[in-house]
Amino acid sequence: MARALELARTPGVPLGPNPRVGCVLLGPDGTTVAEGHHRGAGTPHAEVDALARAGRHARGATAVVTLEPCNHTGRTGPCSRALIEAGVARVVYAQSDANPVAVGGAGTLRAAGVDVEGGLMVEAARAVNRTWTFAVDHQRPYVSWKLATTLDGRSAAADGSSRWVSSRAARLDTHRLRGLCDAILVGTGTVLEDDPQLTVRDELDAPLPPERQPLRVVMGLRELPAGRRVLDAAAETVVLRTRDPHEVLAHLHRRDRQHLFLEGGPTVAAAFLRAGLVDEVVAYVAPLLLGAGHPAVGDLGIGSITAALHLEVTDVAVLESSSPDEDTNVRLTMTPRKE
Ligand code: AOF
Ligand code: ZN
Repeated sequence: MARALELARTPGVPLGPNPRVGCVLLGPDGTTVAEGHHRGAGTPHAEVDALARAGRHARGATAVVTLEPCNHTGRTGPCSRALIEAGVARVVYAQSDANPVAVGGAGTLRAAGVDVEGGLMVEAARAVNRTWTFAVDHQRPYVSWKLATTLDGRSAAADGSSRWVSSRAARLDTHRLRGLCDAILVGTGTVLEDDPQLTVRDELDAPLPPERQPLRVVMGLRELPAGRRVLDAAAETVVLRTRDPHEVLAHLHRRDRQHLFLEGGPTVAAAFLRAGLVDEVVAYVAPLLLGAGHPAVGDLGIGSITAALHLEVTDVAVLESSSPDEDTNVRLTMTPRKE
């Protein structure tokens, strides 16, 4: 299973709506007959990839796979049938597949007389597909809220100017995190005030091609004038005329988006926090003081310290500046504390 997990993590698999899955076929004497892994939506599943390489040697073999074999015909499929038809005698898997469209593979295999065991190294397997697993379990995307502030929690000065609160190192780090998500969200207010482009760009300012960019999402009721950068051709954009975070997440879930990067501003951040729909907080803190200015988050309806929202710090990173005229920034990664 450790080898199957390694195969699941094969670098270069495009981030997409499908989980990363690995499979090893073992012969009756315990030696490896074939290995396989999944290479992204629309390509063969890990089991089918391994079966194709094994050919007739799959007969009587044990399939060790990181995810319960699927039971459905989707873009490909069903792996349960493919394993039965190839004559596989035993299936050992790590994570159960609760995906409503794919569920039921273990049952189908057992009914056909295959020996099935699940749950081996399940935590490691869930970690490989952290946000996919979250989306299947919760039927909505995982939400990371990113904020970039001064030491006194301001995201912009009183006149609205916010360039540059964060250092270059912090901005590059933000682009790296954006690139790991499949949707980026702001409110109409941020589009009107800051006119962000919301694309993933690397060190040389070269953007990813439009089809590999996260989906840009704008929520809110304010009208957007033409010519805003978020509406350009650099990436796909959807404008959702709602203030309801639940509605936004339901829309993104229908579009197979599993990891939302929430980039504010204060109204949107407060709406998600109030609804309990922030799963992770990534805060970039710059050693600056403004004393006045725009807050990173709006009213949370908290009137007393006893009602404060508590966060658990999971990581602290010091982002050293590369030039003397740049500040060192700190990145705090946190999860809201569950009651
Ligand atoms: C994968 N790769 O190796 C396995 C998967 O749309 P489809 O037909 O590709 O089906 C996707 C679902 O199939 C996926 O969400 C998961 O529930 C199941 N198993 N998927 O992409 C694989 N074994
Ligand atoms: Zn499958």
